[in-house]
Amino acid sequence: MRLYTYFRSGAAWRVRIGLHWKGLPFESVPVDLRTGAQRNPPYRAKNPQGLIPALELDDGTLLTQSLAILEWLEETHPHPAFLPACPITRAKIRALVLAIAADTHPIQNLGVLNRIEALTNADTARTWAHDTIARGLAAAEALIAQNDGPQDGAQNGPQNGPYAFGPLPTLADIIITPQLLNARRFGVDLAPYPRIRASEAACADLPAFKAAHPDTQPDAD
Ligand SMILES: N[C@@H](CCC(=O)N[C@@H](CS)C(=O)NCC(=O)O)C(=O)O
Repeated sequence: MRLYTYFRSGAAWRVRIGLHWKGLPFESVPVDLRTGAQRNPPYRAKNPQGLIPALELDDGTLLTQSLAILEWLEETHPHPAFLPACPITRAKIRALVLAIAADTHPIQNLGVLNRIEALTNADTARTWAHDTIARGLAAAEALIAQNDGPQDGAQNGPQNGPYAFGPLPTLADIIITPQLLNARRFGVDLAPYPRIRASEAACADLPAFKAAHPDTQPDAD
């Protein structure tokens, strides 16, 4: 398998975590977003949207959209799972995933920010990104908090963590960690989101997350 990736791409980072989680070997093919390589015809032939990532299977099949790729990974390589068996919990995890991957990340990605900057200025684009990410993380934190168990006296921390949905990592955690790179880049204060910070801290020790981290990628600065 070949993953068309960029080390700092949050969407590619999700798929890298998923591939390492499932223990699947893959070749990383860097596409440099800084030079606009994602819009060049050779890459557009792989992903007509001109976005990272794309996953090319050994038979030449091309998969795009990080969530579609992750769902395909889960369906074809169920173990170790990143979705639990309970349909209600699966629905809640997918809701949190979509709150970030559908309602937050796409409206603060490079193409959108470049367009806002072109129409206004760089400060407005940065403010847009900051506010969009803060709103998305606040919603994600609240969604996680809905699952808190009985209060144990802790004032301001996860009751059931350390992961977003309890003692085991799930697809929700795969989506949270990469989003925090953008949050820090745009100066979002993470203090109000203890459950999200707990997810990131717990995931940082997991081999799949370590192997997928931007700093360990072949195209890292
Ligand atoms: N919904 C898509 C989002 C993909 C996406 O926005 N990728 C970004 C990198 S994180 C990208 O390629 N940006 C390049 C651009 O906007 O020109 C997915 O999850 O795969």
